[in-house]
Amino acid sequence: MARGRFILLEGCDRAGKSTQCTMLVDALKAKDLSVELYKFPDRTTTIGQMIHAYLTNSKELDDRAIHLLFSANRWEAMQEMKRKLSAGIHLVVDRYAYSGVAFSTAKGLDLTWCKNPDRGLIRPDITFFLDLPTSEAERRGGFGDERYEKRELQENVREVFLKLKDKEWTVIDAKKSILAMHFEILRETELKIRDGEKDGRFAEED
Ligand code: NYM
Ligand code: MG
Repeated sequence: MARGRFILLEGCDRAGKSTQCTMLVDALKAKDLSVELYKFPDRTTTIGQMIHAYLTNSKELDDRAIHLLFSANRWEAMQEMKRKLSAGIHLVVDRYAYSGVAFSTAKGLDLTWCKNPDRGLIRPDITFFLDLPTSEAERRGGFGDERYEKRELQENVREVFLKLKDKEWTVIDAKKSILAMHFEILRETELKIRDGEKDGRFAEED
């Protein structure tokens, strides 16, 4: 059996990642594929609850400590994600290590220091970056409720994302309509799933 594909959606706040993740999962299910949704931070775990307390401003934490908690929140999901991929289940993932590096670097931490704790995590097979100018994100509403949802920081985050972007990323213009974005993401994902059926390899970072 071919292993499942790891499909990642990244981007700044309000770019439409969660909407697109749900639509992608539903579309793949409608094609009879086995697929599950993961979201980081996963606020349901003990570590995730600490992250939630920090994001909602009910707890203060050192910048490096919260960075490590975000990373640990991914590590605690790794065995289960690996098992699911090996069982042929596709995973649609809402944020991952790129968000970890982009937000912490935007706050002023060193880029290499930020990347290190995530080394060795399962590597996504396809990364979509939903790109939205900050001024547009601000207009969408809901901006400003949580820590990090501030214009200046979001601008820095977007810059770091654009610096992290490599040729394997697919950039999606998040100013487009929800449906136009959906069809673009679905088409690329289906192509990736088709190649996965040919090779079945387990891509892992060093
Ligand atoms: N965030 C998310 C980080 O700062 N580091 C990380 O590793 C991850 C996964 O958490 N503003 C930030 C980005 C968001 C915030 O995410 C909460 P969401 O997707 O809004 O629940
Ligand atoms: Mg958010």
